[in-house]
Amino acid sequence: MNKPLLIIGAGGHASVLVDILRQQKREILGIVSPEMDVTRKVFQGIQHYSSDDDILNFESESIMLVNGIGSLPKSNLRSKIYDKFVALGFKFSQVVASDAKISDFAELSDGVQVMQGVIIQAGTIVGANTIVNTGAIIDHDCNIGMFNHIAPGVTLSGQVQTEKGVHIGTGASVIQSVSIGKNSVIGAGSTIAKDVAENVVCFPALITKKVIK
Ligand code: JB2
Repeated sequence: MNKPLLIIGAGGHASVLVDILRQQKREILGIVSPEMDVTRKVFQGIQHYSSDDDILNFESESIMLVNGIGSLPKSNLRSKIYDKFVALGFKFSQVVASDAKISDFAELSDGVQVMQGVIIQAGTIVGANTIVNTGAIIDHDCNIGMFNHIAPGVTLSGQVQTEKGVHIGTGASVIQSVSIGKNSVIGAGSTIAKDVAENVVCFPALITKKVIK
């Protein structure tokens, strides 16, 4: 049964999630955020709660939460919110856009968010609270860790593995069978062709201009 939802956060990431959920006719009880920009049309008509403590007025078995806090490198607010409310007995709903193509043989964990245009192939596992953002492609047999952000337009070839807290920036490509260590950041547009250790930031290769005389 689809339980009614409370959305945490009211920024750009939350707006995309709410858009998907409205299209799917899911019941949204409210948006919980210190402030809410009511000029964002997608939020109009939805109840606003301004404190995270307001969530505690709902029974944890009767609702599900949606983590609308996005994810940027060096910010751990999204994972803090997730851990706090899981410890209080709440569950986070998956959000999966209706046009995402997800293999019947892929596995998505609690709270995974899959945006429009994503493809996830057979044998892939996606860890809890991970975002697979707009138009990303995750090919077969990948193992994506918890609390990852696979940003828009990323391509992961088969059998890529990522540990907890990895951020793969917009448009990056990772070849097959590469492993990426905990909390590492792959810069937007990078091409990764070998394993990446923990806590590393990878920038795209710079193409230097050479004037031919
Ligand atoms: O403690 C909090 C809290 N702190 C900030 N509790 C709750 N319930 N909400 C909190 N917020 C709210 O999170 C802010 O008031 C704001 O509404 C929201 C953060 O929105 P922002 O637009 O700053 O970022 P975002 O998290 O929606 O999006 C980031 O991540 C996405 C994946 C952006 O960088 C996007 O570009 C990116 N696509």
